[in-house]
Amino acid sequence: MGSLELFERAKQVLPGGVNSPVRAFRAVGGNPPFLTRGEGCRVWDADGREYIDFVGSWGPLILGHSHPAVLEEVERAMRDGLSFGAPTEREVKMAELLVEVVPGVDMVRMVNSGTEAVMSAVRLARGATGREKLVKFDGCYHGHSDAMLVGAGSGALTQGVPDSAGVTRGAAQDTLLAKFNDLNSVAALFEANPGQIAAVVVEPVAANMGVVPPAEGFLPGLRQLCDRHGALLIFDEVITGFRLGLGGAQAYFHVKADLVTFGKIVGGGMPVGAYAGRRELMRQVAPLGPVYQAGTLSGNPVAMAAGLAQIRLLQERPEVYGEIETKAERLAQGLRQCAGKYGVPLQVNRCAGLVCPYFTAAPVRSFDDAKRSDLDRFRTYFHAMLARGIYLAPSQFEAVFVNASHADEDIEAACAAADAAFAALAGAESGSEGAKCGSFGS
Ligand code: KE4
Repeated sequence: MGSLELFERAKQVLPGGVNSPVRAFRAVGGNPPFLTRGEGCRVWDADGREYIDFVGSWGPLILGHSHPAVLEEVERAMRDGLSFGAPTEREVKMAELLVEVVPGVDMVRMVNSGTEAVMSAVRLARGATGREKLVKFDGCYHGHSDAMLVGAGSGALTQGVPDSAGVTRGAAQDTLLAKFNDLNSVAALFEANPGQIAAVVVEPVAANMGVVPPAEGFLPGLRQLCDRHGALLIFDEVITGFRLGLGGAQAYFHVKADLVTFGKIVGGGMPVGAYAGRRELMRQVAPLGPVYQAGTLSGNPVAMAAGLAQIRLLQERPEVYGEIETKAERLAQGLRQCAGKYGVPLQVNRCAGLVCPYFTAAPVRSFDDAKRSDLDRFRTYFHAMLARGIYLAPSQFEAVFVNASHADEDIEAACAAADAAFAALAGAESGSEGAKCGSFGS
């Protein structure tokens, strides 16, 4: 059965035909391919089409699909049993590995998603400080717990307002909205809410508004403000954890967080999240302390096996991060060359292996900047790339994930597809002669 038929069936029994909204292609139009298989950096859909995958399940698959060493560990674990709801050695090994690799953490709690990790870390921060308010940044995404589904309200102090039906004013009222890369907006909230802010939660690289790296001094400034006002700094590293490097954003930017959340890569493609911090904080978590948090499948041995295998592979070859960064920069340069060749206004942001093209002439350093991107041009670009076998996130406000599984020729293929996509965008003759944008060795 092909993707179209599957989508019609899916829409009868799944809201929007999907289990996560962005997959439904509503931001770009058209119908999503139903994927059937992945290997390395390639995926195949139900109509037999092959794509070079730059989504990688939204970040988890930094080593590509179906890595043999990961599959081998998963198979070994599953033969011992899928789940016990009891302590197992693999979750101890995972916690020991995270404590070994992640700067500044003594203890970890495994959960089942990034949403759960952030929700739990926020509850811990509130429990540990006895304070109720939380600062997040407009345009940053931290999963779908009520306190996080909060948009910038009107009014100078940006009291949060529900960003989703079903989120009550009560759930939203303690979430305050600041602007990413704007320390003054954070300082103002601390001034207006003295002694009430439990934590500031931030994506160290904002990767849910496209990709917006932290401005120089921004993260150290958050650290200083939290220290000055007795609040905790939570790095939501669901995307950046093990993506920027083994030590994640704390090591990459040399800024210590009080609590760190993980998802995606730590599960190797299986449903895993985690939150971690120094002992004095983590000891507040049940059953040791008064902050309750639980989960039937938390630390699931099969999921732990996948995460352990992937992280160990990254540890064995840390040079993979440099390789990814080089490929990501080549892709970014290729996109810039294509845009220049056809006169299409484009900004391409990059941090490590995270890349994002924005269809705007002005630099993108904030959510307000990102929102100026021409979404119609993004849609045309997206479908032109998909038609040429390049599988990208179906939204302007997501990242392009360059992974270890992308070879140079995969990056070149993406640049060649971009050449045609930008030609289509500019309405120029497609496939003009001459060197392809970003091609290697030319
Ligand atoms: P999950 O609950 O989806 O595992 O993680 C939530 C989350 C938390 N923090 C950050 C920084 C995240 O990016 C995410 C989830 N990321 C999105 C993609 N940007 C997941 C894709 C989706 O929602 O389907």
